Amino acid sequence: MENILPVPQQSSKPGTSTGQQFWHSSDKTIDSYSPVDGKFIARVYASTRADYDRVVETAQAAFLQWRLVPAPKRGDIVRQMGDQFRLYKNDLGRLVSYEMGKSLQEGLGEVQEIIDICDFAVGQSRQLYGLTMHSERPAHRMYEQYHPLGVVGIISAFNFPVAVWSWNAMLAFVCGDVCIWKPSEKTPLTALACQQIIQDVLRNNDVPEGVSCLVTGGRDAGEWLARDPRVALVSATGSTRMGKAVGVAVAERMGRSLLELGGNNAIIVSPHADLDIAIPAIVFGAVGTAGQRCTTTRRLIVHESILPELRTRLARAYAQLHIGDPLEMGIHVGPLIDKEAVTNYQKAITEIRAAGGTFIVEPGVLDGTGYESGCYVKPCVAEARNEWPVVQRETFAPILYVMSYRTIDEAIALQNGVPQGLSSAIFTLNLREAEQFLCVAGSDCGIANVNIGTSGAEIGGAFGGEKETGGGRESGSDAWKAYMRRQTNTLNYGTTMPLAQGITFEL
Ligand code: UN1
Repeated sequence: MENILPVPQQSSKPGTSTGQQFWHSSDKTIDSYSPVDGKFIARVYASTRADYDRVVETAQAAFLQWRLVPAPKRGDIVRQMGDQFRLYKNDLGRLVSYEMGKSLQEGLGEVQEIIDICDFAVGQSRQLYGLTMHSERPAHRMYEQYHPLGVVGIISAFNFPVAVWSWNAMLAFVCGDVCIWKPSEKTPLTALACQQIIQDVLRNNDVPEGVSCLVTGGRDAGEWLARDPRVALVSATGSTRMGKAVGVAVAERMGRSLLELGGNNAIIVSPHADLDIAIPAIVFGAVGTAGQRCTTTRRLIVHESILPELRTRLARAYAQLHIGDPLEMGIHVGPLIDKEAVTNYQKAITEIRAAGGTFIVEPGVLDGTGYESGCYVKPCVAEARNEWPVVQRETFAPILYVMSYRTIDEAIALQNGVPQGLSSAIFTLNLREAEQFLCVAGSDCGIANVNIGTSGAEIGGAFGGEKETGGGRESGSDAWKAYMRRQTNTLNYGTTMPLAQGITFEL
């Protein structure tokens, strides 16, 4: 395949990239530090507006070719990408853990999500189905087809630095779209690694450069994507504040956006719960990824009759947590992403105390040997009230708020009584309660689980939520439709021109 771009400047600090080439046009850089030990890992170039424009042009040119590749063939290329990720699972998982700070198990789990979505997308590539309808007119055929959209912008967050990109990109690729990825400026290296990993596949298959592109940078780069009419769809994962800005900018130019934003996820623990399965789900949901998942369990709504027992069992479970270097085996909780996140944790703690909250498990910032980066905090559990502003907002830290309820209606009202609507769960063995939680008057979230926690969703389901979570759906089920444009076709194979709705139009 002929190169679409002129010869790039080779750089030891890669930044902007279209498929097979990395280059930069200024010396502005982004430094990546590990929250694990506070050490500087590497420096990458930040994309300039000129770099960005070159990327978009390359992506547009690639789209003209890529859309003509039959979808199952595009699926085969994604299959090969999945094979590459299998090969690099260990290395990439370690890098994710080191750059982002999640446990090695979770770093590897994230790469597993990439592999799984590749498999899913391969199957999907043969199932981009439209419906056929019966026309009301004789000798007419009516059907719909799905066509690729064009350039898809992907803005991803630090907490799932690679998996969320893959949910979007792999589906977009089989749908015939090309992608421009703007990873979090807190985790640029994992993104560059992914781009490198799929390079050989692109090259070996003579896939036009520009099918997979990367721009590095902060808010500016996200704004370029959001405001650019050449970008058909912007898929953004991150805070509600960021999502609102992106959503408004994209809507202003009548583009499409797919938003997956903050959560304020609750678990209802009924008196009919099996606490032996509830406790591990609650603790993993609240402290996994140091409370930095959008699906993290932030609120626990407990029936008043079992509150004393739950307090004791939670305190016992939290006492067993190992906090430390996430790359070591047996560690449950790694660091927060950076010191700013620690400050936000501290602010929330101050607010809880000021509001009159008490702690079942005490908070604190850790220091001393092993905690030199200053990013390690103690997961804590506070008794709080749902209406407190601190409880109403998402603090990306391992803080669990406990509140009690008397009736199931009250529990569901508390669960729904926040601006966000991502994930929710109930622990109960009572069929009526479970069904009430799932029914039309039940949970208002995009994800509602029974006897499973709020985090750890599988890629096979559509992932996303309602209200301030943004309404978008990524990953499984029919989420692929967001990456295509739908066209309704009516075809007349008769010799007359009947009009719809029985209208006659005599000439
Ligand atoms: C996110 O936190 O942005 O359900 C995504 C989970 C993961 C995905 C979380 N599979 O926790």
